[in-house]
Amino acid sequence: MNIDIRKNVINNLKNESISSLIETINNAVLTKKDELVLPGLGVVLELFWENLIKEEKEKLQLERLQQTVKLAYNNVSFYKEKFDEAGITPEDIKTLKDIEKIPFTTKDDLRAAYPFGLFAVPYEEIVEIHASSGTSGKPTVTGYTKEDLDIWSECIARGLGMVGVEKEYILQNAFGYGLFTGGFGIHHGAQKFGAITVPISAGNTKRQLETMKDFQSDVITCTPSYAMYLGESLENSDINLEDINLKIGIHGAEMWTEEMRHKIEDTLNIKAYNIYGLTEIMGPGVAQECVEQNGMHIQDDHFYPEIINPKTGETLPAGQKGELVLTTLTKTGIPILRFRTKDLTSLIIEQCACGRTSVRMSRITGRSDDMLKIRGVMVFPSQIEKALLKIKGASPNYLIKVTRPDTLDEVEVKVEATKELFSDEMKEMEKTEAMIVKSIKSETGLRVNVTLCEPESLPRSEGKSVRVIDERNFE
Ligand code: DLL
Repeated sequence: MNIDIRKNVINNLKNESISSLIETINNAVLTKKDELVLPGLGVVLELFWENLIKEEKEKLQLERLQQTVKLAYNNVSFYKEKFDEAGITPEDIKTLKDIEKIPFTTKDDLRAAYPFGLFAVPYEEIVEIHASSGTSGKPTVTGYTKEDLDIWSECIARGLGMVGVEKEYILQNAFGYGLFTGGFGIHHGAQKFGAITVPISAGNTKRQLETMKDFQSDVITCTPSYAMYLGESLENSDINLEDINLKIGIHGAEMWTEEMRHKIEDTLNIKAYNIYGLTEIMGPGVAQECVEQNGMHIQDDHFYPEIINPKTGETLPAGQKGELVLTTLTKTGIPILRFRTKDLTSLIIEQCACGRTSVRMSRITGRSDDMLKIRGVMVFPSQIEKALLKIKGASPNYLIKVTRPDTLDEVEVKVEATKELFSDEMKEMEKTEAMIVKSIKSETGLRVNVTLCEPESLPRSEGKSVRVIDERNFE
């Protein structure tokens, strides 16, 4: 960033609080893609927020953290009770390190508050609602104010800028539209950025390929496994790689590997970038890779990251691998303090070669719980168990095997039949298998293959039972 502009801003900052500067920025007029005109401050690159130096960033984070903590404590009874139990008040948060005094928030806390128990603003201020994937059980619900949507869009728009998207680019958004945050999140951001958004949503591969060719789409956004499938389907179609014009892919919502990246880049002739996010915190865009493809830039003026030891809850120093914990710094619809994401990663604090100063997170390599993401859908083994319990003849002894034979996830559930069913006719067994398939589908939204097997034939373990064999390798 132009050093004179920075000096100008910093000088103006000295006597002002960050919030009044932000107010000025919010009132500023967006001129070109990456320029802001600030009344009295001249032109400032929008990149300002992505290039704050350590002291500026920490000042901003602390001010925003204190505001968020106050909002949560004063307006959400769940947080008031948590603070009271821990014997702290918002005034105890004097430094960023003090965040460690705040108790964690978990997915179960969010489920217990289902649907709207954590809203911190009156209903009339909420303008959009999303929820986590999975069709039953209690999903986690998140609500956005108009300002929250603006921040979400801004985060996504920054990500698009980071990887060289241009305003005249056609962005084919193949993330699912609906309660899932993927489709609408990218959509809002692409609109804010000014790209030409094609809201094709997920699925209908033939149409995806035709659209890529006919519209000459420049960008594809979808899950990495769907990107692989698109690449494979293109190879098997009568459309040639030369007929399409894709340049950039932005992929996330599930774990993927460098090998998958290379495959996607080769088959679609693009550069493929990793995007991370979660419903509870906002949706996609919490972090995203830049052109360096070397860790995802966390939008850390909006989300404060920590890494903890998942067993002890103790905070780990930068660079060590552990569970990511996130605190929202600007969201007002549902402020979230110290959310345990259960995602395993590490933080990179050194400045990126692209020049951005934000903290980066490395690729997610696992979870500290047993949640699986299968074809983009969240599944807990307990949901499968619940589905089995509803079917007469199925025992709760089961084994879930997840594989990725080509590009799409396959799930096989082996279930021990009860003795009574097993001694019955083959026809009865087949009927029961079909009923289990249906029950799992209605519980999780997923179609899986089910095999009933002999009673007591599945391996027993002495400790925690092994319910899942995940043969997809994300390390
Ligand atoms: O998956 C939001 C999203 C949409 C992210 C589109 C990126 C692109 P949920 O359905 O709530 O939200 O799932 C969140 O998905 O805790 C991770 O376990 C996993 N996840 C998301 N992005 C990545 C990624 C969306 N890039 C959960 N790599 C998270 C690995 C990811 N895992």
